[in-house]
Amino acid sequence: MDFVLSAFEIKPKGMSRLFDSGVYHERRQELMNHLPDAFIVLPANDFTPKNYTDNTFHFRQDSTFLYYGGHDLPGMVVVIDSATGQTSLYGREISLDDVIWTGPQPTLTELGDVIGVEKTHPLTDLQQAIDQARKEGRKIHYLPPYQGSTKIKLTQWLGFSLDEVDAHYSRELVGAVVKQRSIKKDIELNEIEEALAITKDMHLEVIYESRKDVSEADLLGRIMNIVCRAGVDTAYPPILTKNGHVLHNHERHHILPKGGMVLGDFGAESTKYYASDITRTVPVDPVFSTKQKEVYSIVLQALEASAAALKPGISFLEVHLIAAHTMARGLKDLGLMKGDIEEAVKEGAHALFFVHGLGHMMGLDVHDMEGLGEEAVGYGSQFKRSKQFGLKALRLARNLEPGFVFTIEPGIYFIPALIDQWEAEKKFESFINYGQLKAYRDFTGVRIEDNYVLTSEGARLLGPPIPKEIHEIEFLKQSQLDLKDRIA
Ligand SMILES: [Mn+2]
Repeated sequence: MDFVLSAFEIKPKGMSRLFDSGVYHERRQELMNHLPDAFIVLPANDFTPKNYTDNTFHFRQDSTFLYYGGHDLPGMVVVIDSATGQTSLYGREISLDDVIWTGPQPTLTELGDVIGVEKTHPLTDLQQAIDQARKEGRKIHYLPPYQGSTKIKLTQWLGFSLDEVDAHYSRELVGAVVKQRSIKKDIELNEIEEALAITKDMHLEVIYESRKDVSEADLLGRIMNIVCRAGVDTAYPPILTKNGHVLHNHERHHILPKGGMVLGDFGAESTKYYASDITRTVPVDPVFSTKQKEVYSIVLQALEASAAALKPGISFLEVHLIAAHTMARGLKDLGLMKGDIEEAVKEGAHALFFVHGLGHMMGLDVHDMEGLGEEAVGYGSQFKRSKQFGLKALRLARNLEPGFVFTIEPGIYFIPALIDQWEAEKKFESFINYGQLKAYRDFTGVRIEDNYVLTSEGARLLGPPIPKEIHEIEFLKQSQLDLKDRIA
């Protein structure tokens, strides 16, 4: 039957943001192959009240639920039983009240059909199914919960205390999910690239619109305008600041100063909730100052050297150290570091400037699967996290495999509090020229971040190229100024 959408027809949004049902079916099949005879419970996230029950924080579905169950609706549960090979979707039937307040919604059966599940059940039947499985001596596999309401539900379903819920999550399930979600298929890469196309426009906006006396809030409004108009959301709270050396800076009350820089670390989500994560640092003035150019070039070199080293089997720890060496050598050329650079990096002296890790996995989460445990995702059994300052913040260390998607994000920061402390302690005096650093106290910081997928030959930059060369950024800023002059 031909279907004509009337202007007054209401189309529930959830159904339009799914892959074909076969995608979810195949993903669950693969999980069942990894974990035979497992009773797997995957709860959706819930609405979280902000200041009272009906006024909630922005709802974001759990990413593992999205991966195997697709729907971005709260409160549902997917149960995958690899003993029977069947998946059940548990949920609530829509009442007339729901329709009155939230518009027409698909039935539970319709929701089940579009993700290819065999059976749907009312949520009230879930307890009985779990009890039955436990009576048969079967283990209930669930992932480490991070939302309070999910933890509470698990205490009820399993009769556990909150501590027991945290302790008894399934390590086997974590391992199987990490293995599967780590390798991105083409349809997932397309999503990430869709998100990156939006993110490119957001970063261009900051390049064009950052100049003295513009506020951080104004820039934020401009990038959020682009995200909202694309009908999506950001993948994480944007960092958009004149103080790039404050790493997770979510304050936006400053005015951009002449001679300063703006660091923007933000990315859109695709329509199917895949993340993008790009950082650019641009001058407030139409051109970089000489000092800014010098530091920026070192960070850019580190990004390029890291990206060039990417190949199957190389560990991300090794790539991180390539970036660290590149930056330490550059800082030595600038006169800020000294001595044997190999030794300096080994000892961790460069971490005065490069305080964080080179990157992280990216997918349905911006720090992909971190809810399942940073070690499980980024380290596995072959690598052990270092305790050294700087290196301990590395989220990804393991050997890279084709299909991994990750960020590369070197940075150089001048953090006065850290510099003062190290200098007072006379820390790494043989590697750091504290005297020269006095002139950099107001420099802030530079970070440049791109997203890559590992291929069988090396790696591919994901998304459209987003300007990062000094001459490109200066050209774009200048052309915008010329345009404004011509109009004026
Ligand atoms: Mn990142």
